[in-house]
Amino acid sequence: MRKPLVVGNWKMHGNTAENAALLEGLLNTELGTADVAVSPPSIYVAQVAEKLKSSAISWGVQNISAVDKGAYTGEISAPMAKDLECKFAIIGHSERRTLFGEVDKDVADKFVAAQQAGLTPIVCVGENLAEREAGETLTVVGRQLGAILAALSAGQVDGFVIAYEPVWAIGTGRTATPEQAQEVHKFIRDQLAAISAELAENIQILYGGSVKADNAEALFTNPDIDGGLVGGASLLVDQFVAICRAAG
Ligand code: G2H
Repeated sequence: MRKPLVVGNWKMHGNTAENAALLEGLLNTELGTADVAVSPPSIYVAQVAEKLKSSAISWGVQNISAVDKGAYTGEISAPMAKDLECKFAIIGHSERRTLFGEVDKDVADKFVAAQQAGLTPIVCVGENLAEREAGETLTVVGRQLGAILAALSAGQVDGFVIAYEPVWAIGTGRTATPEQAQEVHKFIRDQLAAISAELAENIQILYGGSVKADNAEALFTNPDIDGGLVGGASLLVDQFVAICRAAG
């Protein structure tokens, strides 16, 4: 049985004082039984690791380079994230795709780099508003997913997470309805099942896009929604705690 997972994506928010207060709030509250992780900006990973090292909350990065080292000013590598005991790396977030020009091949290369370093990639897929309105949601998600599935090692049955994040629902306050989300999650799981039933059974598929305390439960009760990738609401202790509890 898949364990629910809630990951807070802090995006480019926070500072040492705010991070400390947020983490204190999480550490001093009962979060429920779901697995919980946070992804701060990379410059704060060491601070977060120090704070969370004796807790059940894990941490990760929001992006990695596809290469391990070299003259790549401003980049951080998967082995560096692993060195700071990150568990996860978010890969292919729509903001990376739309604002920083990442294409499916970049995402697949980063997926491989993360796995080779021993990180669990959280691979984001999702359509934009024009694609949804044109009825292309499953085509777009299938294409993005296909690039990742082509990069799987033979016989792989776990070791990554998928996040379905409809771009039109990200940071907009517009959430996909539970039915819209479940339809795409089911499609993703069917794609996994075409490779192996064990893969489909094991892989957690998270929903992301304006998840809040008041919509989390309706999303997470769907059979193919295994938790959430949470942006804005992960910066607020009360909201994030309620979302974690709704998942587990
Ligand atoms: C989607 C999500 C977190 P938000 O990007 O990845 O952000 O919850 O703010 O829509």
